[in-house]
Amino acid sequence: MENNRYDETPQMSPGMAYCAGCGIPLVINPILKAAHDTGVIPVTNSASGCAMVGFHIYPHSGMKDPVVHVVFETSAAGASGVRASIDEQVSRDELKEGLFYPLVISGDGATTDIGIASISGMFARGERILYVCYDNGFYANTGCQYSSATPVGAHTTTTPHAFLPTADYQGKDMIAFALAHPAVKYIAHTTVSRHWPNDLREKARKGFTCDGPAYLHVIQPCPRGWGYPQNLILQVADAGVDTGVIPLYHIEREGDRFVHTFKWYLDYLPERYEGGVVHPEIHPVSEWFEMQTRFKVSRKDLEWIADMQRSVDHKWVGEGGLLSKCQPYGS
Ligand SMILES: Cc1ncc(C[n+]2csc(CCOP(=O)(O)OP(=O)(O)O)c2C)c(N)n1
Ligand code: SF4
Repeated sequence: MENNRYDETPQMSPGMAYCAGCGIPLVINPILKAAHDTGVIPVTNSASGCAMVGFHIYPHSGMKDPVVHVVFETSAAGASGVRASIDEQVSRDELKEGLFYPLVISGDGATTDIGIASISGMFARGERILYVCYDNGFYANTGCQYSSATPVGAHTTTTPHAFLPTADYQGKDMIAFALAHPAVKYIAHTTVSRHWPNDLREKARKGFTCDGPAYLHVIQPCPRGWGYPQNLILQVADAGVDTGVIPLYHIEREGDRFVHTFKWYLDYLPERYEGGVVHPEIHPVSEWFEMQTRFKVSRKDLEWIADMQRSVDHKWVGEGGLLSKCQPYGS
């Protein structure tokens, strides 16, 4: 990156309606800043959820840029409408080319469950839209109910003991879903940790400039649902990265319209997996479970923790794991 010196003026007003220690402002602000870094004004489409309710309770808005509050299942369709409107006005010379850029900021409920069909349409049509899913692992705004992104073992208000399915449950893999749409140009996975502080902003910059659909999946800490002390938000995000539960990586589509390939890049290699092997004593997954009361029931079961550890390690160093998919780290 040529310019690592960012303008740090927030794009959101202070005093918005988030719980103390919520990760949402840490997700949204760098994304809005990234839009301005690239010279566009983001038009944010957001489904009902904590993000929207926090920054925009009609008739007030804490966002300096335009916002569209879309119906729950239509964040992507709403952004498609904004894209069509921008393109039409540009074609009539009524709007400057490249002035506005459609952005979606919606939760995991709106993304992995109720809005998934309209995301598929947006991806398939190859529209220039950046879709950001902030994933706190449940429907936070209505009281933290289970969603398709709820991690196994977590307490939610609809799985009050702990979410421990007996069937071979695997949730939904939104990265694989995005990859199933060949028109998607850029896909990234990240969080708000301090390991690579500009990671989210740089990924968003890429998303605003990749000339096609881009998808960012951002794991967002939520003290209310995860059960961590509000001042430990960054420590929780760091633990997610250290233990390998939250990998930082991105995927770029290279080639042309007819012949292309998806290339994977790792953005941070946790010490646990240095050298391409597991160092069992370094940051075991139990560190992640211990920091959050949502796992307080499941983490009592040591066999369950061992299974979770096997699963996380396999995602990194197992056959077809992240380290084999990604270009050599640091290359
Ligand atoms: C069609 C529809 N069903 C239900 C609701 C009620 N509702 C509002 S916000 C919300 C939760 C959204 O969850 P998510 O998308 O994960 O975002 P988060 O609340 O976690 O930020 C629900 C169920 C709604 N607004 N519209
Ligand atoms: S419930 Fe969670 S996601 Fe919603 S505002 Fe509170 S901390 Fe943030």
